[in-house]
Amino acid sequence: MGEPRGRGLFITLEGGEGAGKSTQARLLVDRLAGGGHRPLHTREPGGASGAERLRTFLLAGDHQLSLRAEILLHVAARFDHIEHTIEPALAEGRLVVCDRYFDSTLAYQGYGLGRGDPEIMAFIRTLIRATPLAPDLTLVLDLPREQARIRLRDRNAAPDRYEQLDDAFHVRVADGFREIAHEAPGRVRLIDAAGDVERVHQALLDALTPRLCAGRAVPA
Ligand code: T5A
Repeated sequence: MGEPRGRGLFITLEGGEGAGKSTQARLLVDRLAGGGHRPLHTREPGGASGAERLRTFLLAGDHQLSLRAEILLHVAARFDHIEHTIEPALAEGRLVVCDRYFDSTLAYQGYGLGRGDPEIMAFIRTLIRATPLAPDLTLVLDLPREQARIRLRDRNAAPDRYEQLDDAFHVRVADGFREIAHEAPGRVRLIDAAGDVERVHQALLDALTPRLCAGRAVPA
């Protein structure tokens, strides 16, 4: 899968709602900025102007899309993001840290909304194979639903369309991410996200450091 590209590194952070991805992505980017990696922090859905427009639509709760249409819109946003943001950064040799990517489509639309329906899973997997860029490393923040719910309650922000879905949905999503990690052990690492912020940050660094370019050490 994928065309030859520059010497950058493409890292994705995944996990259920409130697992701490945005917090950890920011910390990682700050830490790596001092190491000469010129990291770029981006997110999905979104990360480019057209994709951000699709994000607004996808996260609003005011429509009833068919599941396949919803999947295609996430993929459309992803292709825009790749072309306008991710590929250019990688071509410049930058390290890209992306908050969610194609594993979220498999977890949310496949395992979550699609309940693992084989036809939906095959549909998504075909689109993933057609995606021109796969991550070099994916770090899945794994957090029990109970703990995630407490973190989200304490954050006290308005829930988007997916956050409003019931606990059974979120449990399927979290189980889906574990299954994804199990199926792709070379690319995907499951990280225990239940510790405090600094401890999770260290676990991410431990997983990432061997993949960083030789001679470009993570700053202390
Ligand atoms: N989606 C996305 C799909 O359905 N299909 C797709 O293909 C894609 C790409 C995106 C939504 O779109 C869906 C999935 C999502 O529902 P979003 O707003 O980007 O929406 O949602 P999330 O990615 O889930 O972001 P969240 O902000 O909700 O969760 P995070 O980023 O995992 O969590 P974070 O870092 O904001 O932390 C949550 C709270 O916990 C605290 C933080 O301070 C914050 O208050 N916290 C901790 N507290 C204690 N200990 C720690 N270790 C903590 N880490 C963070």
